[in-house]
Order: sequence, then structure tokens, then C-alpha cells
Amino acid sequence: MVKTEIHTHVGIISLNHPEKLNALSREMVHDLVAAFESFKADGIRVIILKAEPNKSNVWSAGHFIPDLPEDHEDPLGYNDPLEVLLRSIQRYPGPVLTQVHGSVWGGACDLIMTTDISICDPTATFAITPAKLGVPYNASGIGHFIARLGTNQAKEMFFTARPVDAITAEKWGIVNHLVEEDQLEPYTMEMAQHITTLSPLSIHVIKEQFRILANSQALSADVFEKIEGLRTMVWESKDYHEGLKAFREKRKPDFTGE
Ligand code: LCV
Ligand code: LCV
Repeated sequence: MVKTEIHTHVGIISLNHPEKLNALSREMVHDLVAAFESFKADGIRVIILKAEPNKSNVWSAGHFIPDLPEDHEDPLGYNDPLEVLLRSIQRYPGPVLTQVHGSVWGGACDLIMTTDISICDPTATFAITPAKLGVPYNASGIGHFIARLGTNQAKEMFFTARPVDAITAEKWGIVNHLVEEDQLEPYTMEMAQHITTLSPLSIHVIKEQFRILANSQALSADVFEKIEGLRTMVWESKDYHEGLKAFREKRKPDFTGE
């Protein structure tokens, strides 16, 4: 599901499941986490995460929708493959750069928000789509968007579920840099290689401090339980089941708010 290559201290991981538009299925996530683990064992200092081209020009279609639980189970719970992947990115002891060509959807957009530095070309778009499926999303994922964007921009992305184009993505700070299509690869590689010339230990400890500080707003037990109660109400709703059914039947969902 993924292709990997090593250039001295830079490791490249390419999403490579074109038939399903690089959707983040269990198998895809398993292969991604395995690639991170093996790069860590090889002391790779910087990772570039990119996608092999496909007919739909999609970087990743996000969570593999058929994997979403149908009955009385939390979608995007702690052990959900996507959450496992996001944690392995945050814990990798070196910067993870994303090189984006094509459209990014749902959980893959959260993945972009979780990586350390993002660079895209003019074909890139970014959409976060729980409202299209009747999914409640989760506090840690919403936290990634708040950390990266202004709250109003993060809310617009969640409430409209519409793709944000590359120019807006750079203006809002979804990506660090928007470069020409033929510059995307060399620009990203140059930054990655430059970073490998700096102290890997210093960078690892600084990255770990960013992660600890980002996760530092402790939620009190009753706040946490209130959030879980709200999320349960959504994923036990008719709307959630309608969202999944509509995707399977390739039609627009008809949400009733129940
Ligand atoms: C499985 C897929 C998918 C897919 N899973 O090509 O953020 S949350 O909370 O919403 C979270 C739960 C999440 O991430 O949900 C997933 C969010 N992703 C999306 O909303 C994108 C869904 N996909 C699309 O809107 C279209 O596929 C796009 C616009 C990406 C591409 O459209 P296009 O017409 O070019 P198809 O739709 O024909 O897709 C090609 C094949 O990939 C499958 C899709 O079912 C089809 O498979 P078959 O040829 O077997 O029918 N596919 C696409 N997305 N997320 N499978
Ligand atoms: C003492 C100096 C210094 C200096 N200390 O002129 O952020 S952290 O964690 O990194 C933290 C620990 C921190 O703040 O670390 C220091 C970070 N600073 C730098 O990395 C800048 C180091 N300096 C340089 O890169 C160059 O000096 C610049 C580019 C600023 C200027 O270069 P230029 O060729 O014009 P020189 O390098 O010849 O510097 C003139 C004199 O100032 C001293 C330097 O040693 C030299 O003294 P001598 O003529 O006695 O040799 N100097 C420069 N920076 N941070 N001394």
C-alpha cells in the first residue's frame, strides 16, 4: 500500500493504493505505521510523506469509509487506525513533511494538520468531511485544526465540509508553502535535506516539547464525559447510518437531525 525510499538521512513514504484513491484503510495504515517504525530503526532524521498519482488526482480520500463501524461502536475512537497513524506521526523523533499534489479528504486532512510542515502545489485542496457522513469527529482531531488555523477558519472547514483551494490553504496556514507543480518535489527535498544537517537530538527534543505543550490543556473528567456523551449521541444517530448508507449507494445523504 506504500512505497518507501531513502536518500541518506531523508526517508520518503508514498501512499500507493490508486484503486481506492489512497483511502486510509486498515491495511494502508498498517503499512504506513510499519514504514515509520523501520525508518525510526534506521535513524532516518526527516520523513517526506507524499502520494503516488492516480486517475482522480486525489492525494488521499481519507478514512476508508467501509471500515467505519456500523453498529454501536465509536468511529474514530482511540484505537481507530487513523488515530494510531496520527499518534505515530506525532511521536516520530524527527520532522514529518507532507508534499501535497491533488485533493485531500477527511481524516487525511487531519493527517496534514498533524504533520510538522506541509508544502503543496496549485492542484491541492483540503476538506474535512464528518458533517457529510454524520460523524461526530473527535476532540483531539478538532484540536489539530485549532492549533493550525484560526477557530473561525477551522469552523468553516468543519461546518461547510467543502474543499479549501491551495491559495486559501496557504493564506490560512494549512500549508507552510504553496509552490509551482514542478517545484514541489525539489522544494520539499531541499528543506528536508537542510534539516538533516542540523542537530537531530535537538530537533527531536524540540518536537517532543511541541507535542507535550499541544496536548497540555487537560480536560477535567466531567468535561471529557460530556464530550463522550455528545459524540455517542451522534454516532448512535439515524444521521450517521444514513451518511454511511448514502456513500455505499453513491447518492447524496438526506439528514433529518435525528
Ligand atoms: C473508501 C473510497 C473512498 C473512501 N473510502 O472517484 O473526516 S471524516 O470524519 O469524514 C472521516 C470519517 C473520513 O475521513 O471519511 C472519509 C472522507 N472522505 C471523503 O469524503 C471522500 C469520499 N470520496 C469522494 O468524495 C470521491 O471518491 C472523490 C471526490 C475523492 C473522487 O471522486 P471520483 O469520482 O474521481 P470515485 O468516487 O469513483 O472513487 C473511486 C473509488 O474509490 C472509492 C470509491 O468508492 C470508488 O471505489 P469503486 O470504484 O470500487 O466504487 N473511494 C473513494 N473515497 N473515503 N473508498
Ligand atoms: C557570542 C558571537 C555570537 C554569539 N555569541 O560576524 O537559540 S539557541 O538555542 O540557539 C541559543 C542557544 C542561542 O541564541 O544561540 C546563539 C544563536 N546565534 C547564532 O547562531 C548566530 C551566531 N553568529 C553568526 O551566525 C554570525 O556571527 C552572524 C551571521 C550573526 C554575523 O556574521 P559576521 O561574519 O558578520 P562574525 O561571525 O565574525 O561575528 C563578529 C563577532 O561576534 C561574535 C563572533 O564570534 C565574532 O567575534 P570575534 O570577532 O571575536 O571572532 N559572535 C557572533 N555571534 N551568538 N559571540
